Amino acid sequence: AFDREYLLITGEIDPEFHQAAAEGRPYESSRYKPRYWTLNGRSAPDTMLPDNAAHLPHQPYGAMIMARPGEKVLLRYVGAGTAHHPLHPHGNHTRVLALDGRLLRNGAFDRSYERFTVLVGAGQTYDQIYQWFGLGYSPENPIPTGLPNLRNLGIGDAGWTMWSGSPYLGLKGDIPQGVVSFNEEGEYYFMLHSHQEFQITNWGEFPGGLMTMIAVHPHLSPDRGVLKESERGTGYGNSV
Ligand SMILES: [Cu+2]
Repeated sequence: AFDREYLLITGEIDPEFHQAAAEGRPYESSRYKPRYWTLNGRSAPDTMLPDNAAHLPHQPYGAMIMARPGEKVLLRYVGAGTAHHPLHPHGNHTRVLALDGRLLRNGAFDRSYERFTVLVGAGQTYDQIYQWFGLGYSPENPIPTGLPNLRNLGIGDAGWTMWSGSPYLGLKGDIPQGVVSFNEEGEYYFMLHSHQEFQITNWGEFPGGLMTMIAVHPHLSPDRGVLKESERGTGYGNSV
């Protein structure tokens, strides 16, 4: 069983293809060269925005992953484009449970396996469990290292950060002067992205493209990443 599930559908866009189609011009498909890469139809940083964001009427689905420590998160990759994408989350490996919609189980024998990066080919699917436990550090059991002075940290060079200012989950600390932190309650953020680094750009601009974040929150609505019964298909459902 799992606690939450998130569907991540990959795609690629060659703007030249779209422009040629819009103008009724021929297009040389051997010159196909994507400049944008998408998860659920959005390129980063839009991937991290909520579903049905008002200013993205044609890209209604977000790709932000949210969970609490220890929860089993079902990540479902679907390679819906024409290219391969080596995807991985940070923070932990995943356990691959199913390929192309088939459970990795042989009778009573569990054939699931752990991976850091999986290569999602065109038309392939990977169903995996991701869990984040942390290492048990807290102010009562502090990280066994001296924390650098704030002035020596490269935090918030862009004027903002998602960092809480504290190394401990659920706590907030000092942020460098002049930097705005959008951290809500001391949650952690781990990147999930394509390891073909050009795919995490928007036409060459980093960061972008095939990238999103996993947010580990101390508190989270029980509805987040949970399908209603009416939204669920007839697949193997919550039996994995
Ligand atoms: Cu990485």
